[in-house]
Amino acid sequence: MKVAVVGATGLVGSKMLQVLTERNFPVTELLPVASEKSIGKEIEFKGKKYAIVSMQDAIDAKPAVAIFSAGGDTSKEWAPKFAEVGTTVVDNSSAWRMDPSKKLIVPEINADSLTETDKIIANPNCSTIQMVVALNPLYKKYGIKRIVVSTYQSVSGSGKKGVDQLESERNGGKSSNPAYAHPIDRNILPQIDVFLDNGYTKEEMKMVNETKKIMRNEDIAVTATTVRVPVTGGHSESVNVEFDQDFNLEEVKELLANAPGVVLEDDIKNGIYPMPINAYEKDDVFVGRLRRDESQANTLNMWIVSDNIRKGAATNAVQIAEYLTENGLIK
Ligand code: 2RA
Repeated sequence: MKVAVVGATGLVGSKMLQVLTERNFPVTELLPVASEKSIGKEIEFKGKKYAIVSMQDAIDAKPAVAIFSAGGDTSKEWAPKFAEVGTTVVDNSSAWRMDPSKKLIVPEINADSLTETDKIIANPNCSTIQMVVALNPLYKKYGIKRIVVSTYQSVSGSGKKGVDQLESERNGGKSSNPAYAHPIDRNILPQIDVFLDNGYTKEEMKMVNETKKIMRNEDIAVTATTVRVPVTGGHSESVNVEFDQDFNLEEVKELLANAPGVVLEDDIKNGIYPMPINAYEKDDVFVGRLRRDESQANTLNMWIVSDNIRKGAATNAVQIAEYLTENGLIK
């Protein structure tokens, strides 16, 4: 299968190539696309060297699927051009996520809604993905009235810029191309992306709006505070979830332990709980610190950790492509 990876040299794009290899996705020809200045440079994929090609050359090759991680503007301009030649696009930017005509997919939750007419498919925001993967089995059992989430997000969410800034500061220097307006080393920033008129950031409203769309329920109340922390291995989230009905804590643990894509790490007597350092380079969503919210009926506290570059971006996108292939929606 001809596969294009658009943004192939970025942090997420290069992870997509790694995940395609690890999961043995049936790539017969790779079309790596990056910025104009990278055209002609070579990358290695599955032991073979591939030259970076232009966007138009990739379109002309009519790949079965094009996996994008190249920013919203690039996706808005080029994804429709791929779709016009019959390519199915899986896009990791926010460009199409809230477009009512496009599907926002987490395979464990709603891949079954996909059809061969879906030619541009949106990959949700990393912080949304890990939260809904953990909440979905509980949502199906108990229904959800309200979610309050606070995040502790890795600098890798800002791409190489974020990682470089932290590294420079830790080495006593200053990044030449900082990702943040403030120092991130020995600090935390209660701002991810720009502020909106309602006082929330774009990142926070992504979590609010994407969660409702993925879970196909606009009545779920969601509020979020998203925070950048000097960590590189993954995003962590403190989630307080009010169900429609009471729950049994042991049953909750069993539901999570048996949920697709979820690993339960909940043994406080032995100091076992999810941490980014342990989630790094894994594809699972790790859940722990489960306890009843004693201040409110039908409400549970959870701690959710996942590698934001993998399940939060690259792996989820590849899993969507796998679903499409396995169900004959792309050939
Ligand atoms: C971040 N979720 O962490 C956003 C985009 N990757 O910066």
